[in-house]
Amino acid sequence: MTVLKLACATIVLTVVSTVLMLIPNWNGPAASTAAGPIDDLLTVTIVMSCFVFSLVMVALIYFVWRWRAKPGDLSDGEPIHGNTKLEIAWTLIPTIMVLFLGGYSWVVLDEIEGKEPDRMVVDVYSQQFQWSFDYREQDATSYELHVPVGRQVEFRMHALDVIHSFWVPEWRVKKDNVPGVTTHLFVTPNKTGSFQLICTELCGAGHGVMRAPVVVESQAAFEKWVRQQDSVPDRPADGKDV
Ligand SMILES: [Cu+2]
Repeated sequence: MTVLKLACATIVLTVVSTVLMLIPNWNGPAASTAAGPIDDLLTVTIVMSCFVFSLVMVALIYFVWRWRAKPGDLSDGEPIHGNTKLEIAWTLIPTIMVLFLGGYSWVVLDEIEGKEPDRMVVDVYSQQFQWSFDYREQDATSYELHVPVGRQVEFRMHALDVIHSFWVPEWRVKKDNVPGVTTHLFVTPNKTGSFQLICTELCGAGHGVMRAPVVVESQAAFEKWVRQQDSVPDRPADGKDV
């Protein structure tokens, strides 16, 4: 009976904590095709975390109350030898949960990194404390990132000094730029508008201001903009692809 009551309390607390945790829009507005699958993954992770949180809290509070020491009782607790069933359960359940989340994340990553044949390639250069973008195909360079809406972009990312990290919150995806190698990030922006590229790897004193404007626009507006930019400058040789 007690077990049933504890199970009910765990379910109730799971529901309450899940509802509370899902009220905030953690990731903010969405503007890429990757946002949906990533937000769903976050929701599933929140539900599973709330279940674990509730299980631990209910057990902890019940045990503290049920086996509290009586006033004046200074004796040692009874020695406990272990419980095989319990140990199997608390090893197996977290293992299944972690493997499930790992597999699910893999599927999502595979889905959002699928390469489209007509993707546009943009070379991203990061240095303390500035971003610049080369459009080699169009022979253009800029400190602003402009991309057409609805077309996949492959960012080939280079770091000229220390590690930086490329993140546009509305696109969700994020990847490090690492000196000596070229990393790749894929995204399909599906909403026009102005956004901000943020460096999310502590890269020095100016890290907090290392941002760049991002404009997602129609193909025509992009073509007009790109024609007005300077030619691609000389750059250090690309690092090995990773
Ligand atoms: Cu930084």
